[in-house]
Amino acid sequence: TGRRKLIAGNWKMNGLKAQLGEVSAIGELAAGRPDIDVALFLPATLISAAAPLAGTVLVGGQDCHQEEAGAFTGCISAPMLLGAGAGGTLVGHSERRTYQHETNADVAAKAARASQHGLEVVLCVGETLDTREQGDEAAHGWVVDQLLASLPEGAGSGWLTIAYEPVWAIGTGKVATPAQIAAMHGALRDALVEALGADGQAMRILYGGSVSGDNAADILHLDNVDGALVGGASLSAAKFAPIIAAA
Ligand code: G2H
Repeated sequence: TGRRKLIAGNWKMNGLKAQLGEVSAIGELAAGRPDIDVALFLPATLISAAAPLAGTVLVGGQDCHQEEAGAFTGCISAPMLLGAGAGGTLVGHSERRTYQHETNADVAAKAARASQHGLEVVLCVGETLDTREQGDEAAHGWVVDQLLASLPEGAGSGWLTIAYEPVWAIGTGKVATPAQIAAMHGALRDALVEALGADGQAMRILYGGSVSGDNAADILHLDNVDGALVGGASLSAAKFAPIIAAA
């Protein structure tokens, strides 16, 4: 396909300085796999300490505000991420869409701002259990609509990666079946090609939701699955290693 696989970890609200050894160890794992990309989306408080330890691993934030600066207490801007040593950011994770009430328009603006500052972006989409229970076709339509509404101006495969994370599979130990994943990624690929032309073919689509060493190989070998976004199993190099090995 020509698309390089990306194995990305998302530490969410986990990780203190005492865990920085895991970043170094994941850096060593990545050094052994120059054929793939590895990224870690860390709590903002760890980025500046983690970046020099990470080797070829792209260190990123978990959110990026759409404005450059200003009266937005508690928020973090793209220049701040960059200044701390980050090379990328997540946007639109379902936990932020739910708990921080981020809309598709917010997500698109965040992605555009991040890219303006040269950050790589992983943009997350995914349906809730309610939508999935309306059937596969309904779920495909819903997620495609969410993707198109979240896609930033100037979206390009050089800096943007999509992550499909069914909300019902996040941190629950429930993984979507290979058939469900392949069908959704196919629908997202078609939508990207329709929206972006040839570059939609080049854009990576990751799967996320309870990916582990036990299921990674089955997922990563599916058509249109260009990597994984991993939460719980990215917190230690020991658990992350078999996922990297499966890519
Ligand atoms: C989905 C994923 C990482 P987990 O949110 O973004 O987390 O692998 O723990 O389900």
